[in-house]
Amino acid sequence: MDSRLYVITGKSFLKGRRLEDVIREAIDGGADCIQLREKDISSRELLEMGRLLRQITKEKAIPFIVNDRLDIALAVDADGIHLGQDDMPIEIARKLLGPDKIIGISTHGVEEAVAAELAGADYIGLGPIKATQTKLDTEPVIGIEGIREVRRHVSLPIVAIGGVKQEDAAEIVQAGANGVAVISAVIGADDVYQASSALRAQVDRVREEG
Ligand code: 3NM
Repeated sequence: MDSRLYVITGKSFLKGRRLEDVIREAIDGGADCIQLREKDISSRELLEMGRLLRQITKEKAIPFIVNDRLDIALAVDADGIHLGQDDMPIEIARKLLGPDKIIGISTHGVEEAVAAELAGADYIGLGPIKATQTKLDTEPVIGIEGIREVRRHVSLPIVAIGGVKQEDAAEIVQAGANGVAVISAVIGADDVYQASSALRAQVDRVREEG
């Protein structure tokens, strides 16, 4: 699951725009993986959002991941699940989802990253790279050096998350991340297509340098 621009939903950043329009623009700009992540909504509403995003991502032929909620992931036939450190253990999720689904996990340093690899994760989220207002209970900021350190210890794909803006992307990938994961920088942008394509171009530039 080698994503270059992994875009995560955030209802509060929609500012009256329709989720499906914003996500389509993000994908057209270069997002190559979409994650449904909403904390304060009903299961019914989450299911509706999941169905919608499943349809769009299928049309666009990119992976669709559901945060935390294995029931929703199964119900909408998502491509995988993203787990937090306090969510269901990877081994249990793997048993329930089977060998073909993608399992990602949020990590915040070498120890968690190595444990994720041993447990059979398909990729890790790694962060927070910088301070973010989007998630209030984050672990301490790990910075660019944190990416370098984790890259030395794991071979799993890494998507770097937390406060990532366009101007950070190149440095993040140079430090060893495969790609970046964002909420506000894309979902909250005035011009979602432009924000997404600019971020993707930064990642592509470094990835193609080798
Ligand atoms: N997880 P933004 S930081 C969902 O550090 C999430 O694990 C984080 O939002 C972690 O791109 C974060 O707007 C929020 O900063 C990312």
